[in-house]
Amino acid sequence: MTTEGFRVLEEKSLIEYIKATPSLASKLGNDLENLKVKEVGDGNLNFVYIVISPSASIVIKQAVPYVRLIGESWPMTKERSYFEATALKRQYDLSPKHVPQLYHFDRSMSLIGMRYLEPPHIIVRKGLVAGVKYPLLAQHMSDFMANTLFYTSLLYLTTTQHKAAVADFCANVEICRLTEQVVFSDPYKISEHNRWTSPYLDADAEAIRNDKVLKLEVGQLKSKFCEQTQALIHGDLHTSSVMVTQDSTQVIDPEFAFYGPMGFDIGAFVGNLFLAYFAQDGYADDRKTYKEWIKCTIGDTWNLFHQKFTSLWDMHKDGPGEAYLHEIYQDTELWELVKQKYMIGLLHDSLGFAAAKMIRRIVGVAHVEDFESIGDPVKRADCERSALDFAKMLMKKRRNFNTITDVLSAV
Ligand code: ADP
Ligand code: SR1
Ligand code: MG
Ligand code: MG
Repeated sequence: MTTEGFRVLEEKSLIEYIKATPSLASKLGNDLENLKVKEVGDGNLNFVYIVISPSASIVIKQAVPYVRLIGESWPMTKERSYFEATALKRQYDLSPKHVPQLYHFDRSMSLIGMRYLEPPHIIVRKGLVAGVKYPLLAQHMSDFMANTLFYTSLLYLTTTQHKAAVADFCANVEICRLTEQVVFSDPYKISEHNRWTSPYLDADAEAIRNDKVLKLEVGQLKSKFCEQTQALIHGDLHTSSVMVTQDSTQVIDPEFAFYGPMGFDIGAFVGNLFLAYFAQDGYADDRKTYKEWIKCTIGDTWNLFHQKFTSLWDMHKDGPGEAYLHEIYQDTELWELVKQKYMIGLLHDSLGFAAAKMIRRIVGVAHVEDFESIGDPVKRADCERSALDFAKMLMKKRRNFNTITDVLSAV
């Protein structure tokens, strides 16, 4: 893909762009005289605008050819926008209640138009920092993950369909390399981008760089991330990729999507809930019952996912999926064993990836508001150390856990 036709838009030029683009203009009720535009991007990579006309609102997201968090010194393909648009559409088709609708995609401009998730939708990480409970979060996220992961896996697709889908996404290579670097490599070596709450965590960061067992484990997880084409994964399913109200849960920002291990998505979400859990002790008010709610949400997310995913599998057991052919596995006992083995493997992967995602947010380049909002560095470091110690244990001992309840008891 060339850079031909690409220009970075800002508030004024975006309005001109919308006026010249019928698919966006119509979403704004063709009411284009008094458009209000506000840049709200608080993510690490892109620019996001809310565009408000007197009768409707939309969101425009544009990728620029670098990592926004760092600046132009860290180039990054803007083709990520193509994979985001493609994945957003696929995930909307598979889980329409939990994904905003794609309105428009312009590949040469790396520009997406989509549904505006109107207030009171907020990023769930912000809700977790504020101590707000979302009673439907586990229910909705398990729905999203069960549907998007099952229907794009070989449990549902033929090998021909699956290979074609893998091929469609395998060019999202640069963004995968970013994850390989910042999640699986940099935290385990000296890197110019790494940072942590210094000097309090200096020894903890060094201990990670010297931990041979941890390095063996993270190497296995990295291999799995690079080699396994299990399903179309979101690829960046942390708690800032989820917007919520009390009764709505919406998954945004799938620019990291590719065919990878399912556990990377489940682990990203669960790992970030664990980060929220360990951050609670750094906040001024008493968060005892809130911490219990986060633990319950982690347990419910896995258990509901397990239930929904295996139900989909049962429902389609004599469908097109070619991984486990019905004529070979129709014996009831054998069928139960197949599912049990698959799901326990998935739990172990999810725990390993959860741990990797926790560690990278404490000693790697990109940090999270859960801890960053704790002003006192001593308190922050204490919370971060508890999270790090738990994550290290989880990565090393993940295969010893047979249920999520066992994991939660180990917190
Ligand atoms: P990045 O890829 O840079 O992380 P995101 O897609 O996560 O960008 O978007 C950054 C921010 O923009 C989100 O945290 C959210 O506040 C806002 N945002 C993104 N998409 C929408 C949407 N569809 N509706 C409302 N706000 C959105
Ligand atoms: C430079 S790392 C930026 C991070 O932000 C994205 O949301 C991904 O998590 C990525 O690892
Ligand atoms: Mg984001
Ligand atoms: Mg993003």
